[in-house]
Amino acid sequence: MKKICLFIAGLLLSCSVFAQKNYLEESTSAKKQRLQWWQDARFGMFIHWGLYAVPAGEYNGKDGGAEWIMDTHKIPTSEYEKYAAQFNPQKFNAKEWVNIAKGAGAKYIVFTSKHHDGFSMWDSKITNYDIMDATPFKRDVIKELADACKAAGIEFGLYHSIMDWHQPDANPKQKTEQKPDFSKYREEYLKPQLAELIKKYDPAILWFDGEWTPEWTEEQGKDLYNYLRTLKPSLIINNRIGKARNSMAGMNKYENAAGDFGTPEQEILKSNSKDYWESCMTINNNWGFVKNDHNWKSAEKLIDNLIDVAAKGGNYLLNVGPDAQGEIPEPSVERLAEMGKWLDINKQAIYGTKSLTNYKEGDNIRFTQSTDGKITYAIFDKHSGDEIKISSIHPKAGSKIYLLGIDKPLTWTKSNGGFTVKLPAELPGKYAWVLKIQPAA
Ligand code: FHN
Repeated sequence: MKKICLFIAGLLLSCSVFAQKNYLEESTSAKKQRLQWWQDARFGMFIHWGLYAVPAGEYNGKDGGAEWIMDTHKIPTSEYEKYAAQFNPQKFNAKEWVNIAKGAGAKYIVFTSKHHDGFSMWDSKITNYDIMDATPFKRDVIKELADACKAAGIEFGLYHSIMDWHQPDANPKQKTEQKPDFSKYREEYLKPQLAELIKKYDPAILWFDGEWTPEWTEEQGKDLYNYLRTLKPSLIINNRIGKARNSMAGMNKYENAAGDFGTPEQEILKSNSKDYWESCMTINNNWGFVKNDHNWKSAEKLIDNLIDVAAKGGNYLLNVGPDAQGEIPEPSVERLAEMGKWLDINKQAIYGTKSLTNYKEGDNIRFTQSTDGKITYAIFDKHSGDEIKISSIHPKAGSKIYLLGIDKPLTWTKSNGGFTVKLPAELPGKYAWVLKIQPAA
């Protein structure tokens, strides 16, 4: 009898192992459900912060680098490690950062747990090259940020670099006596650190980068994707976990690649896409803090980008690079606050909307639509005179047309296949305005 029980137990165990779910075969509807909150969110705040904030884009009197400074100036590892002893950001306040994100209207944050320099911005048990052991600051900033996000009701994500300039086994170019063993780095360092991050901080998103390192392959990306989704099935993971990304254009070069969404960088898709995608951009020219980079995009440009991305059905991940004292640069804070003011008036045209095939008219009008298709939004950033003519939207008789920010419906007439609407003398807010076209009940 005992032997039979043991045999059945062994059979069940082996079945469960072989029955391990393959998350790459997830149905379209299951993926839609998993990504719904993320797609509805439309807008996230990226945060690049690490040891590179100490040199702040300058090494030995020479400019250049930011978060790449170790590579740009070929700083020896032993030299770069010395920045850890200088990293003591006494002004860091996670609640303040999260309030800036929330005030901007961002619905999630993605924070750099480890960039290419290999420095771990949390209390990792896998290495002492981390914020708790190697710096005088000794605070688990990822825990503080995760807790602040939870308290503020915004989602928390982590950026993690596959490429790692500090780990000998991850560095084929490093001249060491033993040949780097990338699989050792992957299985005994990369994956355990990711498991640690999921267990300790419960991120909703994992945003990979550095996948271009020659040792990494699509197959390893698929294995890692399944491993991570097994640890947390609801996790949302970008396409840089594999090798499908088409450079900065960011979308997949082939079908059935690992990862949930495309990642255009410093650019916006030329048109809308049936795939999930998120444009990541800087506010100035750099991801990490650079003390001499004052080339800040205007609030108007940032809002226009958000509108364009939303009209094309994407997400906008806008970056801040805090300094070595733990402060987000004031010009970033000001622009993010302006975005928040604009969204306070016009958010229903951005959050939880869907893209239309004809998502624009001319250069200055973009359209979005409520997911049930009932309400259409026309977002315009220029207008001449006191009326707007739109020819590609055809409101049904009895529809009401509002300008967001003003309660009273506007006067409108059918015209050249579309409609003409009279604008009020005073428009609410700045930069761009939204017509809400609502059919009769
Ligand atoms: O090399 C990184 C860079 O430092 C930065 O993190 C950006 C943000 O997406 N990604 C890589 C460049 O494509």
